[in-house]
Amino acid sequence: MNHWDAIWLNARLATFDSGADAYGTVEDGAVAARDGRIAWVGPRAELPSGWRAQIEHDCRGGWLTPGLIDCHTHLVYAGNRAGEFEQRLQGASYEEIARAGGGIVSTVRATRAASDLDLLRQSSRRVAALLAEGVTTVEIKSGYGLDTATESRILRVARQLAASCAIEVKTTFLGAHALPPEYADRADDYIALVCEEMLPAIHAAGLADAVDAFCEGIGFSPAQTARVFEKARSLGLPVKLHADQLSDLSGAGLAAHYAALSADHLEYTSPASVDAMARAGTVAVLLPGAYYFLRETRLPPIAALRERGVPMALATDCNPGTSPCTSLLLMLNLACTLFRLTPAQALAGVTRHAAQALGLQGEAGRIAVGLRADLALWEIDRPAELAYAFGANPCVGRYYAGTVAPVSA
Ligand code: DI6
Ligand code: FE
Repeated sequence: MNHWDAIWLNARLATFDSGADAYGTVEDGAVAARDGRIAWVGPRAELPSGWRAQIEHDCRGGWLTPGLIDCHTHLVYAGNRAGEFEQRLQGASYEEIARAGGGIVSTVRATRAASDLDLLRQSSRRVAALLAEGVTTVEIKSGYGLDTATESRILRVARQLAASCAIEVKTTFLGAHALPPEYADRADDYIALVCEEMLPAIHAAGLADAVDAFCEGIGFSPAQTARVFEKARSLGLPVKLHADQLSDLSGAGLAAHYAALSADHLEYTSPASVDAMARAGTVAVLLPGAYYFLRETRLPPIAALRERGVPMALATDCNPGTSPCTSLLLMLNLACTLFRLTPAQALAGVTRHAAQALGLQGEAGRIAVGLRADLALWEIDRPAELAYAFGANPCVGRYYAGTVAPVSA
């Protein structure tokens, strides 16, 4: 029964499953797909005799990796914040701008004012940039609406992007991102709105796969975050958290307490919180784009994360305020240069561990039998090149669920 829909031959594989090294390398490998899933993977010499495939892809000696996964983005929004970038270059800090009514809230104004079509158009350009780099799964958060109607609209646009782009989209409700102007000085009332109105409505409409919050001095307190997480738990939704980005509020520990899929940012995370993450199986999502763009100097606790065996994922954090970036490949380079990850760790961070950060470890992120046949083909001599070069894009093929997928939206 080795009749397949497609086979990839003449490829070197970085499976991130098992294999000779940290990349899960298989030299002169073959991958076969049936019904959108990986049906066979291994050295070409071990292919079962009598195999047949409707389509043969000749990879010309290039490298196949799992399709890349960007597990933390805010890419559905309107407008941009280049003006604030200029202010920051004049000496204003991100927090000062936020406290003066700019920052997240200025993107909220632009997003509320945008039509659905405009939102879709502006966002699909950003998705297109990801597709061109071999991305086959993306997480998209709401958080620039901060009212039920606009938060729902953002998540609907995110779902529409999935339908039009041959990519899996995981949506995350981030109503607790910032305080909308109409709730100034009434953060607890806003959290009540998030818990009692927004989240139930969005859940009932099937628009959220997970729930996130911004636990920070300029965001929401641990107690407010816990209220959101309790509500998410009562609805059966998994949680994730923007934790310890600008200060240590023990956010990562709180996330672990709620068995979060991931805790993200983590620059100020304490050793005790790292321990809690290890025990809970919470993935660390590192966001070197935001670290770079804010000129942060405090490094996430990489050594402790490694030592405790906490899986580290990497993502763009694509957003207009702290990481206006749509290149996941650039994040590989930044993670190695700034955080001293190895190229193999960085690549695991946008494949295997990124899948885990989305609860998709049985579905994507490795080249292994049974997983969805999401692949990226690269014209490179060794996988470390993907982290080594920056501003380059050697992606020459993208395959989603076993079929050739467009590399533009
Ligand atoms: N942390 C971030 O880095 C982004 N959101 C968050 O909670 C920033 C969002 C923005 O400035 O627009
Ligand atoms: Fe973020």
